[in-house]
Amino acid sequence: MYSFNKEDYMKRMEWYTQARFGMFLHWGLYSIPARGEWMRSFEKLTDEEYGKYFEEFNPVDYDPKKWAKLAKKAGMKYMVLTAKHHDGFCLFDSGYTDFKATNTKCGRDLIKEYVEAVRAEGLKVGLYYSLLDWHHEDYPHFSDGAHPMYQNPAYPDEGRVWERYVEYLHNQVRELCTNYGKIDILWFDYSFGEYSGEKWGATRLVNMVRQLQPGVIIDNRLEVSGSGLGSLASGNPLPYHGDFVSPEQIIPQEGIRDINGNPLIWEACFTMNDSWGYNLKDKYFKPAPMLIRKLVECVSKGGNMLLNVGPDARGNFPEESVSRLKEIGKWMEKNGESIYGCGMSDMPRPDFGRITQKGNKLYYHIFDNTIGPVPLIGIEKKDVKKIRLISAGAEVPIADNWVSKNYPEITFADLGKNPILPDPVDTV
Ligand code: FUL
Repeated sequence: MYSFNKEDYMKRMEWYTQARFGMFLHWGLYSIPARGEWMRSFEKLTDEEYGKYFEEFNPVDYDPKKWAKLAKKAGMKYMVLTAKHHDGFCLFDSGYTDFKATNTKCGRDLIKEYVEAVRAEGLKVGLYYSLLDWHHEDYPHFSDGAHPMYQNPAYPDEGRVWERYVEYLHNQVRELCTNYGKIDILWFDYSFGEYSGEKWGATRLVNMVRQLQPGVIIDNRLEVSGSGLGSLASGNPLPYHGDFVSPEQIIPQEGIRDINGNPLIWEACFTMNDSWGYNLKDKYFKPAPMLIRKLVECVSKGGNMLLNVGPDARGNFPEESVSRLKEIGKWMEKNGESIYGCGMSDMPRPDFGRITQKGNKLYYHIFDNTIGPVPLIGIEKKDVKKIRLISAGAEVPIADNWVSKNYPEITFADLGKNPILPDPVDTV
């Protein structure tokens, strides 16, 4: 029986809080219509209409080694792939459904290949598993619009037995925890309204998972959605409270703390464009410097960032994603020191950027060049051993009118003109 123990928890979370940066992957049948992973629900497709993508699915270019290499090159330390998303289609060879990749033209256990490839690159292995299931015959068909609670009258609910669905869910999670070796992260998604916690049999589920995968890290969505904190924040953790908070598409204003003010472990997940699943219409991709700023922002507030890629139906990453991953990777190669193992700083947050901290080292990320010198507020000149530009190892001069804690005005640290990328400077 799992019971929460702070020491075990901190040990389990150590690699994760060091890692700071991971890749999210949303991939499945919905990559064929290419209108995002919610398309079946948004467009109210019947089983038959959606089934045609099942008949067609054949990702001939799928090469998870390539994916893992790209993630590693970008400086990411872990990956999380949708073993099953809300549409119910399984990328793994489940014994409890026919709606799976091994029954399509491709005939491969895509999760098995993924797990092996990710491990081979030395990255941590994460699996996403949807609690929602628009395909299962015992799952209520809430398939109208964005609200999973809405019951489409076209699908009468008679004969559906909720408990049978919960058994199915537990059985599949057991398969994921048994058939693929060591799993590092299980990313459940998501709870809403009364569909939360014990509705999913969460205590029993987490007990099973912890028994089969003692070191696994679990998100908090067995209890909440991407906008909730759950019992983590109440300081009264339930067995299924999850190991980290999972804000979606937002970075919390001040990091995340429990009611006693203690910082909680969290991970913000982000899309590069606006969709998780491949979406041909969604053409605006955030520029790489913006994504880097988001990562810095997360770390400066004590969080991780999980950045999404939605591969296409052949199994390739969109070009826009590849170029961004490469650009981020270049930045991480030089500046990764200011991300890995770093966290929230004790210093006041400056207007011009963000500060990350590791021990007594501060990393100043200059987002917006100031007019004149960059003020390093809150530090006395005598306490600073040196200032260096990480990317070049270059000395940054310390100005005479250095600010002190009592007189927070201006200082002169010449960081060059208009650095477009956050350009961290470390002080020891
Ligand atoms: C949400 C899901 O509904 C989205 O499709 C996506 O998986 C995101 C990460 O979580 O709750």
